[in-house]
Amino acid sequence: MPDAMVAARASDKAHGTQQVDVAVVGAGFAGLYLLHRLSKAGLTAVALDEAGDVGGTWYWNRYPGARCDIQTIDYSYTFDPELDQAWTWSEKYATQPEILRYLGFVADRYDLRRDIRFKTKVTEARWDDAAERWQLTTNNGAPVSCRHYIMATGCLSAPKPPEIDGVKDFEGKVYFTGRWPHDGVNLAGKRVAVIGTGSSAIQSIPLIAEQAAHLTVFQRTPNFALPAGNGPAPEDRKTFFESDRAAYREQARQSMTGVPYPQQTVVSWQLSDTERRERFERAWAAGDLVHILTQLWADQGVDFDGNALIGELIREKIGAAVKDPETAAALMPHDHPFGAKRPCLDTNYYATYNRPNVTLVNLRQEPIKAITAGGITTGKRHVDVDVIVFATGFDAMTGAIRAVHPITGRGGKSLTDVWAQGPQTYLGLTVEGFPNFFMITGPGSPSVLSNMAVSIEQHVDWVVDRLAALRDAGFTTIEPTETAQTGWGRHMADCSMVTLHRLANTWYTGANVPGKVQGLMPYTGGVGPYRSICDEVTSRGMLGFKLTGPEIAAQCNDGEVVRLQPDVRLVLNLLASLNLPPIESMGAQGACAFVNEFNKGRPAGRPIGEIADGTLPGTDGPLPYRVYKPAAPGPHPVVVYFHGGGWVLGDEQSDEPFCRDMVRRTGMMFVSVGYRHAPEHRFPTAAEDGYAATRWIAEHATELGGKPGPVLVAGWSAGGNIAAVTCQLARDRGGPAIAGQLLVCPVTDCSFDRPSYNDNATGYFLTRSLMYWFWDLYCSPADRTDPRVSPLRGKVAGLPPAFVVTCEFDPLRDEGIAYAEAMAAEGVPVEQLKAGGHFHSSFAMVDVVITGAPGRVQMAQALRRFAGLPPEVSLGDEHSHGHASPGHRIAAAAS
Ligand code: N01
Repeated sequence: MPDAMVAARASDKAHGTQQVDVAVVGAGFAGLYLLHRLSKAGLTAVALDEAGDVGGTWYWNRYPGARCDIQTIDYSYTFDPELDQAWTWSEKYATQPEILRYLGFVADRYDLRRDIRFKTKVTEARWDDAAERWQLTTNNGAPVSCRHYIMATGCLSAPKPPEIDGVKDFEGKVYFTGRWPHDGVNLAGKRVAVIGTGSSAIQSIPLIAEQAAHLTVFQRTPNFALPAGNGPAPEDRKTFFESDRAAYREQARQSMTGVPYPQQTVVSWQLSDTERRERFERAWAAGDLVHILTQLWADQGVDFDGNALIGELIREKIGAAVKDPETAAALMPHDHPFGAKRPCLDTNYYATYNRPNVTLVNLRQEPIKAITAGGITTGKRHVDVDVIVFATGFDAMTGAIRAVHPITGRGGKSLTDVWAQGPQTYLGLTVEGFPNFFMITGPGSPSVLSNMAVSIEQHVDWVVDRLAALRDAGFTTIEPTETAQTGWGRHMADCSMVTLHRLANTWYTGANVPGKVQGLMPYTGGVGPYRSICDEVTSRGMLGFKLTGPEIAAQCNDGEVVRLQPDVRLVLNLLASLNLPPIESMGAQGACAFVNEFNKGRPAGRPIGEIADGTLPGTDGPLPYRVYKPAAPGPHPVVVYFHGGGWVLGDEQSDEPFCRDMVRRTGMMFVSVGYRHAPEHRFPTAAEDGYAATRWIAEHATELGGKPGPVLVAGWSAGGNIAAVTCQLARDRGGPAIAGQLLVCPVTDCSFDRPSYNDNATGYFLTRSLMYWFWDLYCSPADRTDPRVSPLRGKVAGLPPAFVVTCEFDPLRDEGIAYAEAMAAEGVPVEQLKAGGHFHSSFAMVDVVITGAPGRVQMAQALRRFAGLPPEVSLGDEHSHGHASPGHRIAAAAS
């Protein structure tokens, strides 16, 4: 719209306050779709934008080479199939001018400009409690009064100041990539400096180098970049898209990233070097960030070693592309896992450093000391330049909201103060104390870790649907509760433990802005899961929100929407979607067959030194066992292990992933015992087999390759029961000596009336009814108080030190805690791990429930302590890809 018309429209409003249902800040992707949806929902709205036209980030970022780096087929609105048909992108990655044209086309098609006040900045926003409205002042035209206030400000709209001394003394020209002049910049014949090597720099450097007399790039941290291979949209994506557009879009909405790629299931160590290289070369050639970030192997984003393989392969590519070895080495990132910092898409980036007119300055070796009248001085040299381009990024996410203008909520609370220690939100959409205030792609939402187009549509749909529903029900205010917001913060933290983002200093964490409080701001749980959580909030009666209205009773359905660990939630949702019959309805044989089949589909566990089978003499004939040994030379301390399965299911191999993982972490040898099962062998067979096996293993430790002396015992579930009972029997029957016991979610008592049995009766895989079935098959009611099945009823003094693990969402939780407390009361050294958000199988589901890994680290440390070893195990050649750097140790602990 011409500026004159903008001015005329603003002056129309100058005589009074503009009254609307909803005010929106920003007229980019989010603001435009909001205006469309709000108008369809019958809500009056205005959008305010400092820019002179629509476009948001695409209005401002006009630097040479600016393009999207999600394929444009995916970086589009999807709400209207006719719009989808009406616009065809010319390239795989559209240029900034084309994207701007698209947004203009959308604004015209839905007649959105009439509700936008351009060149208008909100200078203050204040919640008026009496009127239940937001009052906004602007720098151009009438103030605005609105019921709801929505920030569609984007995540990267507040450029960082230069932060380098002397900028104002520089006599040449200074440009910021994020505020590039609209009429372009002629750099021909100029000596140019670019500071920064993020996405904006990597896109612009090759084009600046083509124009400039000389280009000097000042790099603080090298970034991973992938060649875009731009051109027409790739045939495979186009065919997939054209074959069923609706299905394509739906798959994107349910995906982890907002782009329809399947979840990978094969983990890196299951692939040979050749297979991994083939996958990598395919991804490299595909020129697609989402592809390379998600499609190589399943552990690439969650495991340090699985990720490090990619870093190696990319560094090889950089080495091949850049002729000067010193420059190549400086361009190779080593300080962060691939993908933990936003990787870039480039066209000729690395090859640009082969040009004679391009120099790279490595600021890690020679930091910038000052900018002077004529150029830039580092610790080692002075570089004369005519132009400095700051590609130094943004005060991301919070900066885009907080720094725009003061926002004052209920009781005069300022958003800046409330977020002083980092952003706190509910769903990334709302903030406690700020009624009727919404953010689109705010901190706490998947936003920048997703295809923004898909996330924006989801957020806008959810918000507008809620506003319409509130209005229809007679509510005038909506605000999240403290409980809900705190819960979301915890869930965010849980999610961030799964990924590697926490291991990099990036704008995702606020580390790029001096003095900014650090913490991962985007939601890392994925687009599809996030969508289902938002839908769950609605279906559970606006869980976590307080709603009020003048003629309707206030409603507050308080609570936390996600209490499970994120990966536990995914596993349980997947299991629920399979609609399996209850295990107890399958009969004992059927259940065994089911568990065997089920186990075939799980990750097998990582390689260890050796696995061998044998038999040992039990009380009543031979019992099978399986030995798991570390790769490091022995002899190793011996752990006698009892598998889970309710005394009915499983065998000496059925907890193999857990045993392998614990062998790697402890550096100890595990001997898993095939004790006999019910219903053929009822109580006390399993207990007596367990004790007899422990005795034999202790006596034959040396033959088995173990260290002579006291053994340790460990077990999960019913196996935890056998381990606990074994310790009591060993104490009472004269040995063997046991140095410590690891009880993971053990059965310890026959009483079913503890709260955890009721709280977790259904829905968490191990159900109350399944436990009844196990008990019935194993033990008649008359025997159940015998300490050989209910060790909590036995004498607990004088037992070996114990590490007891319990899970929040497990019927067995309270009896595990009771056993730990009983032992501690009798002077047994006991440590407990009460695992929040976990279910009965969390720790056994190695490489599936990733959040279980830190718990297994603690278990391993406890076993090593019991054995008198230092806490850290040398992972040696079992951990073939690793380096023992501090970062590696952090990641190894979490992986
Ligand atoms: O900003 P950045 P950006 N002295 O923060 C360096 C999106 N985007 O504008 O890493 C010296 O990534 C800084 O160094 P370091 C995309 O999501 C998308 O490039 O902090 N150097 C870094 O190298 C992207 O991630 C597209 O050590 C300083 C660079 O400046 C996000 O926007 C295109 C410095 C800043 O990189 C931001 O990208 C462009 C200092 N004082 C952007 N301060 C698409 O293709 C900072 N640096 C869609």
